[in-house]
Amino acid sequence: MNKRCSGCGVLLQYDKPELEGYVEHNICEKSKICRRCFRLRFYGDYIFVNKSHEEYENILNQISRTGDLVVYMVDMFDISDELINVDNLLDNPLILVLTKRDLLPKSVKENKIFKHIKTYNLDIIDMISISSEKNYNLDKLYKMIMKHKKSNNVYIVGNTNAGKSSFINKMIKNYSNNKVFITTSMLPTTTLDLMEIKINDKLTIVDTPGLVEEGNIVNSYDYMLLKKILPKKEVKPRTYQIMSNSSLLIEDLVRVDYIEGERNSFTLYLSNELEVNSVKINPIIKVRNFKRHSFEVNSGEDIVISGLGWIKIVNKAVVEVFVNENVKVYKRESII
Ligand SMILES: Nc1nc2c(ncn2[C@@H]2O[C@H](COP(=O)(O)OP(=O)(O)OP(=O)(O)O)[C@@H](O)[C@H]2O)c(=O)[nH]1
Ligand SMILES: [Mg+2]
Repeated sequence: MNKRCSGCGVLLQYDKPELEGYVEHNICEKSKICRRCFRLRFYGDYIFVNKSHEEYENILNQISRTGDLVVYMVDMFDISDELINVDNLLDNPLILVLTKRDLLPKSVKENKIFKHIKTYNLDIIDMISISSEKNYNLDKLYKMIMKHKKSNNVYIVGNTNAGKSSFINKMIKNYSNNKVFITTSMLPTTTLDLMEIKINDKLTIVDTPGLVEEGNIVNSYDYMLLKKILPKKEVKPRTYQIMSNSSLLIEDLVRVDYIEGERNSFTLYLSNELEVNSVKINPIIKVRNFKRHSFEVNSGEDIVISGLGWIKIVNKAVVEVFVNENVKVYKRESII
């Protein structure tokens, strides 16, 4: 069978149920999507697929050789400190798109976030924020793409879950007569291979599988917990006025100990579904597979827990963060 799944791009096959692209033999002639996409769409039933960093880099190399316009999508709620990597791997003209604007409060000043992005000194020709969910700035981005494209082909790249396929579905809906939609999901590695989607006579968008970033919390927990960890609605910042010698507990996932400093203000940007408690420091309280990270935080810095969110700290502080040993934690200049 030489047919690809219109949901995730993988080559369809009916021999090996345990492998990607499987579709039952009796329906393989008429089926357009693989069993995994079918289950994901209709039952919310997720099958984990592992994509290596190497496969991702191979795809970027392939794109780099085309010289075509690349739209680099970055989840506004999960801005990685490794933004620079894509820029290094691609020679193409790049538009940087911050996705999921609706997840951050309306009051957030985008300019400050743009300024933060600029500190990475990426070689980009334009930058914009969008929300596919709320149709925010989609027409503006479409125009930007049409202005900068080098040929009919435009590639969409970015980490897994950045919202690439969701954006393309909106392009199909808004600008195309083609009504075949791509599979999207809140879980990692949904799109499995390159997919060319002809939007109209002037534009073909190529969807790509996203990079599963090392250290991101999505790699460390199961489906049920990820549903809670990954925000779906506007995140309501939670501020705690705390003294040293207190802890903030984010469920049993993270313990933040405020070790040293004056009375301080910690604002948490996390999924609203995660419970937070402020308690006195108690080393007995354990979090799942914890590892300790110590930080000397300066005034106006964030501590980022990769994929989970971040904590904005107002005054100078010595802080210890306990979190799953595979999750990356780092500090940065505050983005809000
Ligand atoms: N709130 C909100 N959620 C969004 C938006 N765009 C995408 N999402 C959600 O983000 C999750 C990931 O979206 P996808 O479009 O599948 O992401 P992707 O970049 O294609 O992911 P991979 O195929 O794994 O690389 C899904 O749950 C989407 O519903 C948005 O504008 N706002
Ligand atoms: Mg996708």
